[in-house]
Amino acid sequence: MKSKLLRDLLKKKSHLVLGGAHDALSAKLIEETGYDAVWASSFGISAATRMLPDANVLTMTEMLEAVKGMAAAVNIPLIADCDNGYGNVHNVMRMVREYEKAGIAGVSIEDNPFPKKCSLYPGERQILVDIGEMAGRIKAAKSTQVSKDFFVIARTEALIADMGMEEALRRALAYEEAGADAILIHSRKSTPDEIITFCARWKKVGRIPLVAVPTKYPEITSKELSKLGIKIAIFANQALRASVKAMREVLTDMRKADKPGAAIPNIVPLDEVFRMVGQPVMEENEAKFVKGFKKKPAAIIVAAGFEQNFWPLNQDRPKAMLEIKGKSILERQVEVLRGAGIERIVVVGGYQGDKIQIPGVTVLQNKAYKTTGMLKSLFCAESAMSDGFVFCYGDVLFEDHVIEKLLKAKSDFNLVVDQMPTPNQKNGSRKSERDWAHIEDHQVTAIGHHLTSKQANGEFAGLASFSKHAIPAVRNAYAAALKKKSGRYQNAAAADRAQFTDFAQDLIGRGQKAHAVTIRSGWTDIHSFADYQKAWASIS
Ligand code: SPV
Ligand code: MG
Repeated sequence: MKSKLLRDLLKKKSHLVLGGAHDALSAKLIEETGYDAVWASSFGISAATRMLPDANVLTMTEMLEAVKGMAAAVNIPLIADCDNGYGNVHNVMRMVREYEKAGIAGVSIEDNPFPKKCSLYPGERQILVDIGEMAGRIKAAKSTQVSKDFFVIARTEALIADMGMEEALRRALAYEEAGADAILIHSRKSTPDEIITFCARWKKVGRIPLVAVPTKYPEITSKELSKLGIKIAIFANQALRASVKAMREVLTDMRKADKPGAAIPNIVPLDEVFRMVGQPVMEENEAKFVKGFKKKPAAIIVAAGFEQNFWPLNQDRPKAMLEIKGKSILERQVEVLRGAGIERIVVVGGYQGDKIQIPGVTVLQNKAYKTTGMLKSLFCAESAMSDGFVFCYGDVLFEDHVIEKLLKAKSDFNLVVDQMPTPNQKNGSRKSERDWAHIEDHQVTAIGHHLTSKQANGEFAGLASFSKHAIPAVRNAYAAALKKKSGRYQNAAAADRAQFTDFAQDLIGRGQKAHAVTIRSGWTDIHSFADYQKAWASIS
């Protein structure tokens, strides 16, 4: 119960500081920045939700609706500024029932008449309701609450109404007598003198704690107020005023520059808002509670490079967009991946990258494709890695059963390896282009062009998968590779020139187990023109 939490805080701490909120987002920020509780400000809610003055123009139910959203967004207690209780004792009683039911820790009721006007409006002097009427509101509130912990603050505007210190004290004592849990003593003087005097006098006669809203005397700290005898300090409307300034500046900047980019230096990243609204928790809940839920990995296809030996076929398109009997290599890959249930497919292009257009497929570009290797291209799609991913060369055609076998593999890192033919058996002429692999006890222990026929017993088919659990290691290894600015990286001249196999070898070296998903045929790589012709011939 939030009211119990509030009572515990009051017992435990010398004093509490409340931040004034106008909506759920500001309430959340108040919690995140370490305030003890939220003050749901009538001034703020009227301005932020309806752009109306703080003058009982909003109904109790409109206020309650706003307050409910705030209370639900935070774990700390919330005290609602309920103005004058929205009318006579009947209104007060209904209000207390509804607010308590909504999980609000406490309310503040002031001795203004209904309708009221904000205490801070210039030139306004409110004629307060008489002491008896206000005491009646407090008694009605206290008799309505269900939990003994529900906290009722009686707020006197006697100083605001220029009724003098004696009247303020008289009222405060009467409200204490009526059962209030605290007295809010409001002042609109630019120094805390009135408050200092009131506190000193209250110490002698009053028993319940005091509350202050230092909007007009803002230089005093909550600690200083606490020394005077103020148990709860409310910083009531500064968050609202900050948002006006921040929004106005950013909106003006964007309008002037005619683009949203002008706002970037002064706004939080999207991720910040995602986190605040609990998007990551939503994902976790989906995984926990949605029957049969299994987040499908994304597929990342790397098709960035330019290959001289395909000239002039690749004059106006990248190799992956070359057609084989009416469909491009890429389209054929996408078909097989989709058939295996992979919905999110990302292609990293480079050379003639703008020619890659396949409905529903995300295309990213490695702008530095001329000077960088496949590893760099792969990490252009880093944002697609988080839930695990299937990696695929852009020039490999594979059959359904190959991808199905890969998706069934249970390890965190899997490499598809063809065990037939071995380097000895295969045409030696293109040996240097092939990604040989050595398998031992179902694990790939070495991978890359450099392996000799004795060291290899299979060939990497250009397909791999990483589970969600492997992603931190993948990211760390890449970060480490980038840090090492110069010098060889596995078999590459430098990390930014590295191939996928260099990275796989690095991961293995770092202790990541690479499970071999073994196949015998079912794939074709298109390295040369001859391969391309062969593919034409073999596809029916
Ligand atoms: C509010 O925040 O709505 C208050 C405090 O009542 S003040 O505006 O300072 O009166
Ligand atoms: Mg108010």
